[in-house]
Amino acid sequence: MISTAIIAEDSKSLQDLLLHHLEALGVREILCCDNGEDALLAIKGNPSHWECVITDLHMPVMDGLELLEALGNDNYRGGVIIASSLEDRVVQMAVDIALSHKVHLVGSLAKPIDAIELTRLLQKSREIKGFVPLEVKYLKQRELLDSISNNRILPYYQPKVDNRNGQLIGMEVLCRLDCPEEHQVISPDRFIPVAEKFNLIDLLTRQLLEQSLKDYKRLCQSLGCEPKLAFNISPLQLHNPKFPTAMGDICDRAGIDRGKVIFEVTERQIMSERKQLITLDRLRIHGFGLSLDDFGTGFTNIRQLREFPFTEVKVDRCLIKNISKDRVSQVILRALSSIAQEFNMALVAEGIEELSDYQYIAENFHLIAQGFLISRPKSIDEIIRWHHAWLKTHPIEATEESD
Ligand code: G
Ligand code: G
Ligand code: MN
Repeated sequence: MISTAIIAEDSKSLQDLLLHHLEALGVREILCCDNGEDALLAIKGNPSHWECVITDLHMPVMDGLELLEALGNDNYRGGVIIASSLEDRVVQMAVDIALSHKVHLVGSLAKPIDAIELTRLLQKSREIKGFVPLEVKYLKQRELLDSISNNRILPYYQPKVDNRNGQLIGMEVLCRLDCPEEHQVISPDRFIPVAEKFNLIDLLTRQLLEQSLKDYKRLCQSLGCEPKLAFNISPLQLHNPKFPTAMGDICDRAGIDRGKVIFEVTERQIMSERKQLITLDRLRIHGFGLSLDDFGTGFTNIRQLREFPFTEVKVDRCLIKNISKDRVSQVILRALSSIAQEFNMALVAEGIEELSDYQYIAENFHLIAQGFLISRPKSIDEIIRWHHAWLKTHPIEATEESD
């Protein structure tokens, strides 16, 4: 749970009720303000301290939407929850403000306040901020170097499918380490930060790319199609001007068309240095696809999408989870969907776990779907088996191909 929150609400009784709920949920420090201006002043005094703001819409002096806009202008990084049952028009306005100012609008809380819904929104606020798991057993620099030099880097594949016909469009290639001493493969949370810290991240990406391109022809033959492969890179790697050429050389040596390779860059970390933006452009010039990953958690406002050379945008799982019920997430996805169309970018919904969310998305959007519901990341042999089973349950693809 979050530990600090501000309540902006002019009704004393509602303030007390929210205060009571937050205390019961274990929020340690709660500040109550009677209007938006007082809340804004408190936040300006210590912006990184306050994790979440719950605001009424109608308040004297400064109302909830004005507060939302002011927080965006101040680059406030916490979550904002509007405590009011919103008409569609107001949801739309709030989302427009949120997307253009890049403030993290988490959702709206209808009155009377429902404790379960409040808990869900606070949880969502925390996920948007990207919490760090407390106990990560990081690899030592030596162990990571050993794994890299002994070729123990394993590509795991997670499918990205067309949500209208189930066709396999691409796969995200996720790095794993094979470690015989441990009983399962090691996940990236335990070694990517180590690789970034000790300057081993380029080496790691290079090996992962080489490894999976080596398997690519066999993969395509077994799958009967040529999915694009997407690799995650850290924004740090964009500081290296030789990165695009190095990646291009690997593709050329493997005889793989660069158009089949996408680089996913997270928006969780700020990407503003000229050098980074130039490298992004050069990756495009070299023929690679570029995907803006984890959209909705970071620093990109919707205008910047136009300025960056991305060919794809991936909506973060915190906006996808529960989208079948969450009106704010629905309106955000609708806005992104029209922008993606306008800029000719592919749109990916990632982290789909629930059937209800998958169905809601299928009924309302045509996009690329990715998530545990479709398949977890798997080794090459497992993903080939998964695809055989998938084709049996999604025969439309076969019908379309035979047309
Ligand atoms: O696969 P998993 O959910 O455990 O991945 C956790 C995180 O590690 C994700 O944010 C993913 O983007 C990141 N990750 C996985 N593989 C790579 C990689 O090869 N390079 C970088 N920079 N990040 C990766
Ligand atoms: O940060 P990035 O979007 O690259 O993270 C990718 C990681 O997200 C993958 O490594 C995968 O393990 C994880 N992931 C993929 N699908 C789901 C999902 O449906 N639910 C959750 N919780 N994680 C997922
Ligand atoms: Mn990714």
